[in-house]
Amino acid sequence: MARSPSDEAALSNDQAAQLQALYGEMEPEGLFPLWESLADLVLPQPRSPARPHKWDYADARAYLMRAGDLISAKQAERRVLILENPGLSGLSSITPSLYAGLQLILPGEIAPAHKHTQCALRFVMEGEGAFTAVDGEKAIMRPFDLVLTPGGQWHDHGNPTDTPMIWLDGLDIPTVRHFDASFAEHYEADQFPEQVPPGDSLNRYGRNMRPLKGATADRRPTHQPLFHYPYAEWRPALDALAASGDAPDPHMGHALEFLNPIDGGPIMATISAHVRLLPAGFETCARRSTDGTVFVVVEGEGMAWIDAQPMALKPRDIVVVPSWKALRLRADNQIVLFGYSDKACQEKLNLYKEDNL
Ligand code: GTQ
Repeated sequence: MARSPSDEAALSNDQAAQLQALYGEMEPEGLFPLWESLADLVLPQPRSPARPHKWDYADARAYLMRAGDLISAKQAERRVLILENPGLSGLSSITPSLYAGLQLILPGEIAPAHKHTQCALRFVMEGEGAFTAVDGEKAIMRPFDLVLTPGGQWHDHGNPTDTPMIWLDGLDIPTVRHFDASFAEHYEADQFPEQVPPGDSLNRYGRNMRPLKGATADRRPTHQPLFHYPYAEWRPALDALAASGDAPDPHMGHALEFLNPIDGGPIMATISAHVRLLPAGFETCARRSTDGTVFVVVEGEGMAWIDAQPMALKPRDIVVVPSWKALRLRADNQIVLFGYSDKACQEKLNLYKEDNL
């Protein structure tokens, strides 16, 4: 957008012609006039290039299973279909800061050990008994479990069961790309050697307690000891909140955020995650926030309106709500949602903002 003309600011034809000539000469030197683009650079409010979008799980799953027939998890390193936002073509991003993908591990397969700067979460869509191992500790995964692989930690995946395992990967790939800060390494073997029995960290840190002599017994980073948040624990917690007698929040419903038990902060440096429950018949008021959010429908049917664009919701659908788009939800029967966003990162940068409409 060009400068906004005012009486005094209006350019004469001669001035305009001379400016165009100046721009033409400067351009090869990498110099450009701010006054021609200021209004596009410093926006009065977010204008996300990301679009509201929904992926039907059954449709995506069919493509993923076809990929499973054609390439092994080991050949692919990670056999994943990227959920790319239609407004962010070619960027492998679901929002400008976040990535999402659906990962398939077939019976008997492994995805070899590697580590990278990027932080990842896994939200299990189907299958039971496959694992994600982080620094040699397995989290045995069940439907709708949340498992973290924080940046810098060796991780591998494997499926010793006889059914396919599919989960949603949520990573901060675009954020790390933005900062030009990506490092990645392969481990010398397919699997990082097992260090402790499965569930060790959950046993030590998953009950709102921590080992008194943590430092001597600890293998995990002291700032991030917990990486498994089982459905078997978060789902009853959500029910208990709903049964507490408090009315659901008019904009959120009953909502619980996943926390890092060490500091009560978000689960990872760049990614926050939460779950919400909307009772049958409940309809939220519209709400917008600067953290574009990826939702998975865990249970229930209903409707979402994203800036008035309607989307029918059913179990395992994946929906993205871009920054500053107003979201309204209606639960036909009881709805449970999982959501993740870059709120953790925005709060550190003093950028986060929300608006209850
Ligand atoms: O499982 O480590 O979807 O490194 C994208 C990049 C999954 C993983 C993805 C990854 C992974």
